[in-house]
Amino acid sequence: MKYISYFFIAIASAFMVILLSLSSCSPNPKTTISQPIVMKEQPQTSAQAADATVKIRNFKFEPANLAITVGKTVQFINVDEEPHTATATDGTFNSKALDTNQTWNYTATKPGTYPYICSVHPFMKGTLTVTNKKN
Ligand SMILES: [Cu+2]
Repeated sequence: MKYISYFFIAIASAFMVILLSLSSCSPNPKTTISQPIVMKEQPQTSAQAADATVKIRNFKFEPANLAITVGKTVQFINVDEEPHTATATDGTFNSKALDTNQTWNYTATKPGTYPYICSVHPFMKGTLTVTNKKN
């Protein structure tokens, strides 16, 4: 019995030596260098095409007054270096802060007149008018 257990210890240690030599003597750069995962920042654009665009430029909404019909989508795009929002004063919509060249789409759901501001710069004012669909 003693002989058999020595035999297994010998095999096990030989196996360990082989493993150690394999891992230490054959560095493989292809397996040790992992590819960095590139997280591309996705702008807040929706796949849906916008029906109208409001440009935010020089601390102004252009056009400041826009009328669309229910179901249509307006895209806000901030081309300033400063962050801006399009925030309806009654809370109907809020783009949150848009960085430079970031866009935000709003699809009108209810007819009405919606004054909005930039919550960062409340002196920036615009009005979105939503009318019923034309038949
Ligand atoms: Cu602003």
